[in-house]
Formats: sequence, structure tokens, C-alpha cells
Amino acid sequence: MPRPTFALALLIGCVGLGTACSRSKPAAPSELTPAPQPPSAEASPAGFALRGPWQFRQVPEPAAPGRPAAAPGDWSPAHVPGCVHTDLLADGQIPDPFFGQNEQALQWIAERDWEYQTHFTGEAVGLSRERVELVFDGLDTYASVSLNGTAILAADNMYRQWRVSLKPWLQPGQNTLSIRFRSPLREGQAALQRLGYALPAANDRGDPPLSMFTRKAPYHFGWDWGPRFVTSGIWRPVRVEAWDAARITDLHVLTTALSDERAELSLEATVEATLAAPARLEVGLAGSAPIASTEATLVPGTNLVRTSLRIEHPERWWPNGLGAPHLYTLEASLSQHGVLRATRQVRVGLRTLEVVHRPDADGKTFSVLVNGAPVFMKGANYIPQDSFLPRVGRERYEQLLRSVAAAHMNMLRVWGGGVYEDDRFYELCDELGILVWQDFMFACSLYPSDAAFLENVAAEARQAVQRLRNHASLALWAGNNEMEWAWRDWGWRQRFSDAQRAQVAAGSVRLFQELLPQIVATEDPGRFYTRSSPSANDDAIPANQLGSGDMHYWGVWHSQEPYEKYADNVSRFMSEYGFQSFPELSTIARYAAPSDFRLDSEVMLAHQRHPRGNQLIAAYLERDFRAPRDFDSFSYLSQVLQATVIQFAAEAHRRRMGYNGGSLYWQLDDCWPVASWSSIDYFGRWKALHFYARRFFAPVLASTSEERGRLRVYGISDRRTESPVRLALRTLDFEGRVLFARSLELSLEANASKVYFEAALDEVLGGRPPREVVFVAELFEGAQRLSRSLHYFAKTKDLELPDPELQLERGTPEAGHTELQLRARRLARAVRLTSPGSEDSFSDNYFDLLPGEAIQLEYRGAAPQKIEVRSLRDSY
Ligand code: BMA
Repeated sequence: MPRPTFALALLIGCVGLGTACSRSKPAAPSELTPAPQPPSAEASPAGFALRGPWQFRQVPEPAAPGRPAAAPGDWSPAHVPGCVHTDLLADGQIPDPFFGQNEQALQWIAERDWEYQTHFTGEAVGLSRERVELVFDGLDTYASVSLNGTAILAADNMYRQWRVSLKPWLQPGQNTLSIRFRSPLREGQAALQRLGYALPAANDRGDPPLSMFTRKAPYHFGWDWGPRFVTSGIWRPVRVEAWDAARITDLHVLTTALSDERAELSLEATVEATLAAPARLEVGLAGSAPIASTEATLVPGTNLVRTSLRIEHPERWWPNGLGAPHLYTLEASLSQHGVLRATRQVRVGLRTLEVVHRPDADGKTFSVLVNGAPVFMKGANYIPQDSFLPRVGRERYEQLLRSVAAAHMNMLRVWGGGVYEDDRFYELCDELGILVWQDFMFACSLYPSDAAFLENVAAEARQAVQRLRNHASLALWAGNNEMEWAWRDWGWRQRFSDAQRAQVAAGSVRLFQELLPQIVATEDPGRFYTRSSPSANDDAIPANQLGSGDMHYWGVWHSQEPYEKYADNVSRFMSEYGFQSFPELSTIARYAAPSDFRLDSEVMLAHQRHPRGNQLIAAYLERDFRAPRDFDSFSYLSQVLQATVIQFAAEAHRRRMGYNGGSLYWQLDDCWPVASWSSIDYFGRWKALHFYARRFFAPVLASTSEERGRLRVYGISDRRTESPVRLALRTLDFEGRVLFARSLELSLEANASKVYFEAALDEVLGGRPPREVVFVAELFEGAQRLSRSLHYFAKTKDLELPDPELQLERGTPEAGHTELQLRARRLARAVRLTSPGSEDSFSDNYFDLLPGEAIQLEYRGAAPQKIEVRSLRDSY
């Protein structure tokens, strides 16, 4: 490849719109267009997808005293899968719910009932087959389904798949399918009345909160990072499945033994049959001859057919960073009298995984062993990517999860206030080596525990476990988010009478200590279950205690402790800790007009859901940074602050690997454009934190820390083998004078954190005041730098930062990218590149440059018109 020529370029200065991400933007809410409408029923291996045309309308309000019943409204085009809000938006009936303060004006939608309908012919969906079933992968939520005017199904749980036979009602020629959704708020109100007392929900914005009565994503009701849009709709695909004789509806694969020589697997096929008849099940690797088979006599109804198989010299599945996440595709075929009836594939990864959660001298451990070895978990908490989930397509899943893998994460926690995610999410986690901590969908609330509720939850949990259990990425199940902690520490118990308290407590035990763990034990034997996050799974040990179990440490942020406290609050697994920032100005400009670019404008407050969020950011900024000169500088500095704070925490966690099993920051992503704890914003743009995460989660990390007046340099390695490396240490002033230098050849211990250098501060300061120098610790393997740790001895606001005289040179644009060279004459802190008006990205961003340093970067996208570069000094 010819080297690009560099033309001297522009630069310097700051301010402007920016973007810092590595993916293109998803369809903006305001740009939604109705999807093309395919023919009414479309064949697919899974059945006939009912893609429409669909229509929807508001159900007229019934007559009330003094008000006659309204006439039905007109039908409007709908998109399935979809929901009411996006259908109203696409039809031009409402403005963009995410813009400005539109959210407030759209609350009426949740109080109404809505109706959807479509038509299809009986012939198209397989009228003449023995069995014809209508399958909804998701109905959100209270739905009455009728075919040709006859009620055929009542649904009341967004998380469940619903299946009903169409056979008795399906007619030749045209059929009309209609679905009525009742307002979840009205249903919740009725459930509250039946219960007779209110239940608390920390984040539900309703008064009274009603979210706990409905098996629907809790964050729809509002959260401290999300709007309140209590939507309804056919949110996952709907299809007709038509079949004869027998079919395979599920395969469950368990690894029963695994060594380098062989893997032993057991496979259980769920087979549905219409008649009693013998059948043969054959199983093998897809595309190869079968390696196992079994004969079974099927009975009408559901049959479980089991076989076992062996794979010689298996390739293991490894988490991101430790090896390839190898996957095998198995195929099962079912035949009867030599006639092939059905085939089904399943993808599995061969690995062992154990969550070690047992008492020790310090309390109770919480760590993960993969393939027999401890693996430190690095990652984040995942929330749903949109308030309106059906618009999260494959592309957004891929972009987000590739960003996760790029930041060297190996675990995501699917947090309990959202949904059991789409299959594509788990498939990508399998492919990228990202382990999944899967919460059941209960968060920050207390829930009813009547028989109907528990039965509904049991059906939901069984389906979720069966759907996800084959994924190599699935590491563990957790009963709920923060309910054990809340019950003890959030003042909830005091709200109840003795009888109510006893009822709520017993319900919680029933749900999280009996029902859910029993379902996991039966449907997904061997997978670890923790009753809550955080928890030590021990009645004698309070949840969220240092030393035992996982921990959500919120002293920093919620309790306003200085961020240095992260180092004193390392428990056995840090499953949550977080700090907010604003997104880039280009994202803010998608929801606010320039006249609203103030911290206290109503729009800015509407897009900050933590009651004290903006004040907290400003207060923490004041501790460490000089006052920002304008709003863009504020958003930029808020990101630098967030990244600095979370880097501090994550490194403190990694330094204690062994004692601590993992570090998952709160939160990876956003469900709308907002100021929040995320490291990637709604449009997929990386905030400063995500660039920092790619550095602080690197497999080999140099980490510098001041401890009791001494400077320590840790070498942290996630590698499975020890590595010969060179540790290069320097102290520089901001002009580049070397005040201290040392080079150490060492063997970096495998899978460990160790101090490799330690000195009194005076020894490394080189006689200069702390505010004038930077300490640089770098780990090299041959010529390759594995990690660089920069340590400043004074608060950022006290550093005398010189003008770095940044110089940017651009190469000739090539297909889809342009090479850049950036040089700093003097120290440059938190350098940010932006390309105003473009959605494209830079290969790196938000980094420090040492005096005299030049680096190569890549701009990804069509040739940039303009590139702006700023550093910290330009923010005040
Ligand atoms: C955690 C989460 C969320 C919440 C976040 C920030 O505890 O579980 O409920 O959004 O804190 O407050």
C-alpha cells in the first residue's frame, strides 16, 4: 500500500460540534419513516411472518356519565414489530418523543387503549396443515387477540412468547387478526386497588408507582437515566407456524465432561408430535455426517428425546482476550420411516464456567473460573438501547457489542430493569467472547406475590431460561437488581403495617429464593444463581457489604464522596459503580436548541433524570478542574472527569484481582439522548470514558498509585502465561525535561497484579513541585508498548499546563479513511478531535500527549471537511 503523503494542516483551538464514535448513527427518531410493507404473509424457516400491512388506531373511550361513547378513529398504518409511540411518530401524529420536552406532552398515550389489525389468507399460512399455530414472540403487554371476531388469546406479560392454535378458527380466504392493548396504567391501578396498599419503586416516575404490577420493562415507567414512555405494541415478531406429524421445538445441550482430548455432550430434543409413531433422531456437526443417533417412540404431544455425543480434541470457547471464542454448530434431524420430518440447529461453545462464591477469611468470595482458571471480569452494565425497543435492529446490536469487545470487556450485566435481550444480543456475545451476567427482570421495587403473579413470572422465567441456556456467553443468573439491599437499607420496611410487611417479605423469599432458583436448577442445571445483585446469599450477611459477595458501590456519586474513595471500597466483585457525564455537543444538538445550551434550561433538565445530576457533575468538576469557559467545554470536561473517575475505580479494582473478581461499571449505553452514566451515547458515539476503558481494561496494564506517601507501579496481567516485559519509568516536566528515568526488565506474572516498582515521592519528583511534572510508566514487550500509565501528582486544576502547540497533519484521503499525524510540542492533556458536521470517527480520542510526542491516527469516513483539536487547556 502506498504511504499517504502528509500535507501540513490546520489547526488548533477548540470549540465546536464533535463526534467521537466508531459507528454510524441509527435512524434518528425524528427521521423514522414507515417501513416498506411486504405482502401479508411471508414464508421463513420459522413460519409465516405476519408482516402486514398492519393498521392501528386508538380504541374509543367508553361512555361515561355525562360523556357519550366516541366513535372509533381512523386506521393508520402500523409497523410490526413496533409500538404505539413509533407508529404515531411515523404517521406524523406526534412529534419526536426525544426532542426537547416532548416527553411530557405524550404521557396521554399510556392512558389509552390501542388496537392493531391485519388480514391474511388461510391458504397463505398453511390452512390445510395438521397444526397451525399463531406465535407472538412478544406482546407489550395487556393484549386480547381475536381472529375473525373470536377471542383466541389473552396476554399479560411482555417477556413471554405466546402461542395459540389457529386451527379451530382459521378460514379459507381472508382472515382478520386483531389485537387490543389495554392501558398498562389502568391495569396497574386496578391491581393496586386489589392489593390494598402501595408498593415502592425507586425510579418509577408515576404517582403512585404502578410498574411492579405489570410484567413489562420497568424502565418504560421512567428511570434515573430514562424517560417515561409506557408504550404498548407487538414488540417482537409474530408468525404462523404450520406443520404436520412431528417437529423439533427446542434443543438443549449440556457439556457433561470436557478435557483437551474430548468433550462429552448430552442433548435433549423437545419434539412435538401429532400421532404416536417411532422416530429417529440424528445429531452431528452441521454439514458433517451424524455422530450420534437414537430411536424413540413418540406420543402425541410433547416428547423429550435424549442422546449423547462426543467431540474429539475440542476447541474451547474463551472469553475476549484469552483466546478464540470457538463455536460449534450442532444439527439434529428427526425422521420417521425414513422421511425427514424436521431439522434444528444449535450453536454451542465448549468451556467450563464456575462462579466461586464461598466463605473465606475475608467474608465470601465472588469470582469466575473459565476453563478452570480464574478470569477477572471487565465490563459494564447494559441497559436497553432504546425506549422503543423494536427499532433496535441488528446493526445497532453489532455496533454496540463490537465497541464492547474493542474495549477489552469480557462481561456485560444485562440489568434487571430492562428486558431479556434479543437473540442477536446473545449470539454476538457468543461470537465476541463476552460473558453475560443475566438478571431476571426485577429492579429497585417491591413486587406483588399473589398466585397469579407468581404463575405468570414462573412461565416467563422458564421461557427465558430455556431460550438462553445454550449460549456459551451465559455465565450466571441473578434474581433481581438491588431488592435485597433496598429491603434492608432504603427505609421501605417502615412503610408497611406488620401484616403487609410479613406478606411482602414472604413474597420476596418465595420469588427469589424458591421459585427462580428452582427454575434455574431444573431448566439450566449447573448454572450459578445469585438471589439479588448485590448479595452475599446469606441471611447473616447484609447485602452490599465490603468483603462478601458482589457490591454496588455508590458512595462516589450518590453520596458525593470524593472519587479517591473507590480505592477503599473494593469488594469481592464490583458489579456497579458509576459517574455521569454529558454526551458530545453534537448529540445534545439532537434534542436541544442552542438557546437551551445551559445546565439549568428546562430542556437540559428534562434530559438529566437524576434529581441532582447536573449539580453533582458541577460540584465534582469544581474539586478537580478549573471552571469551564462555555457549554461545550462543560460537556467536554464532564466527559474527561467521568473517564478519570471511572479509570481510577477500575484500576483500583484490577489492582486487587484475586481478592476482587470483577469490575463492571454503570452503565454502558443509553436508551435516549441524555446526560447519564453511559460510556457510549444513544447514537453510538463513544464518550471519553469508552476510549479510556479501552486503555484501562487492556489485557496488560501498568497502573500507578500513590499509597501512604509512596508511589507504586503495578503490572497487571490477564494473560494465561507470564511475559518478559520492560517497565520504563520517567518523570518529565511539561516541556519534556527528564527528571527521573529507570528501566526494569521483568517477568510479568500471569493472571496477577503485582507491584514492580515502589519509591518515595521525593525520589521520583526530581526536586520539582508536584504540579509541574508527570510520571510515565510504560510496559513494553519488545518494541510494542502494551500499556502506558500517566500519573499527575496534583489536581488537574492546579497543574500549570502550557500551550501544547498541537499540530495536525493529514494524509491523502483513501477509501473510507484518512491518516492523521498529531504532534504536541509540550504536554497536552485530554486531547479531543472533532469533525464538525460529520458523523464519522477517529481511531483514538481523549488522550494525553507527552512533550514532543507525535502519534498516528485514523479518521474513518469520507474525507473530513474540517478537523478541530482541543486539549484541556482550551476548556478554561
Ligand atoms: C444502579 C442501578 C440503576 C440506576 C443506577 C444509577 O443502582 O441499578 O437502578 O439507574 O444505579 O442510579
